[in-house]
Amino acid sequence: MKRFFVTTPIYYLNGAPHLGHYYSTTIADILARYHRKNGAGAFFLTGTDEHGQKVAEKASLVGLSPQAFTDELSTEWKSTWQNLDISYDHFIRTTDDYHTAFAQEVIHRLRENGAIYEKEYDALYCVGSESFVSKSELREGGLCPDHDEEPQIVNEKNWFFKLTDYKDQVRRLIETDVLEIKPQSRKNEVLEMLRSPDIQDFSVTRERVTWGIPVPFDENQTIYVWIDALFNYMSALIHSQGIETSERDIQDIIKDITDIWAPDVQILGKDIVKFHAIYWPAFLLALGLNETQLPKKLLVHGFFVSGGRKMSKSLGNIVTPQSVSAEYDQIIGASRGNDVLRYYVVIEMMIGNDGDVTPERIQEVYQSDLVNKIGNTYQRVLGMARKYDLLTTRMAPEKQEKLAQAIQHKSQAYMNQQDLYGYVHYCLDLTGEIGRGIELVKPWELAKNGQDDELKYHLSKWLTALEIIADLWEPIMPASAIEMKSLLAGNQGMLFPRIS
Ligand code: ME8
Repeated sequence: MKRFFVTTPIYYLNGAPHLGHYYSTTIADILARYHRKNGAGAFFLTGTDEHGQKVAEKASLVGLSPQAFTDELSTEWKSTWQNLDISYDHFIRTTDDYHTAFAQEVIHRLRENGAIYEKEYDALYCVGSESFVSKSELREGGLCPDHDEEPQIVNEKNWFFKLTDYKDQVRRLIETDVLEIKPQSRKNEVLEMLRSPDIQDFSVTRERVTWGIPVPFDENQTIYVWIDALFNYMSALIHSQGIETSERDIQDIIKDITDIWAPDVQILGKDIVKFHAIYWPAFLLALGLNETQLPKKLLVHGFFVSGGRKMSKSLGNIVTPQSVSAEYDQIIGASRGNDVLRYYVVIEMMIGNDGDVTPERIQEVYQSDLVNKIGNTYQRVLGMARKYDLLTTRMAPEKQEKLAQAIQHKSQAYMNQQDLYGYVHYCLDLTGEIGRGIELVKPWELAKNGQDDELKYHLSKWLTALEIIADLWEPIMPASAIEMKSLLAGNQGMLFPRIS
């Protein structure tokens, strides 16, 4: 059985992780945890994108060599994810030797296959997004659309990728959902791009960028950071599985990783759709992969904005996940503060939309959902179960099984669509039903009237349901799901304390 292969973008090392990176990484983490628990296992890949002009410029600003700078920052990123309990299976650095060798093999193969050629040209280049931009894409004042930067004019002799040879095939793959792009608005945007005259052959090497992977057959050039970066998804998997690569071509190597390759879902923000939806499949086709060996789905999310502008390292308007998580650790204790943030990023915006983040908004969501809806229901049912000495009672095993299956069937439908927002709402609805049931049944009256069998029947049903719901929460709020189960097992504790 194939493992579920999920990836995040690999992030540029020009600052510490912020809530935007946390969002992509947490979506991937939730999907990986879900598939590990409910499917044939998962392979979750993340890492850091370390080459290119942007990183080199940032390193020189702080007076470090690019290597020293990236060594330091990648350690920080890795430990941030570890502290936030991100369950990646492999963390790639594009400066890792295996990756460098693989990227060189890729460009060598592209040349062998006649997919690249030499050309001299003039173009506008935005260092902030490490990409060429056309005049029509610029904001007023001639600035790059996502950054407050004026693009540079580049005049170089480079190797060009024949994108025009592949763009019709890529368009057909997207139209027919062989390569699915979600949400639909992003798919439409990509199809629009593929019809635009801006989609032309483009340079995949750079002459003046020295902080990059050398082109093996042209000593004046380094590999364009985006070709280097996109192939992390393949090099990391091959390396992590200990596959022998020497003297083998890529199509042959792929055969050894079919239990994981190809990516099932690639998470990315809307800023990098063109690279993933157009360049990436085109490169893979140019290497000789067939259509069944391409990534299956791109899940494109919106931006967290702060003060109306995209949160970004370059703009400096960032909220860090560590600070929010630490703040809620203080309130909840037992290192569960991160669960609040995990919950928040899922519920705050449907994947694809943008969301404005403020500490007040996080607190509002905490109080209204985690404290009032979820915590309160667990606490009420457990309180009554304790009071009436029914804490260990549950539905009969076959009834439990039936209920669990019905719930899992529905929740799975959301997860198979990566609809985390729908999934969380479904969990909330189930919890809400228990709350409404309590109001309707009035267990305290049953107790007062001595209707013991009926009381036991209802409490066993609610306790069983809360146990099943705790399982559903596991991918979203792993530490709190453990706490829920611990409370149901009779231990004392408080799920989500109210903020005074
Ligand atoms: O683009 N809101 O790296 P990057 C939501 N190295 N998500 C955000 C965000 C925000 N405000 N800011 C960043 C690169 N992201 C390349 C990727 S992949 C082969 C190479 C997330 O550090 C979002 O996923 O600029 C976005 O696409 C990604 O970080 C860009 O990270």
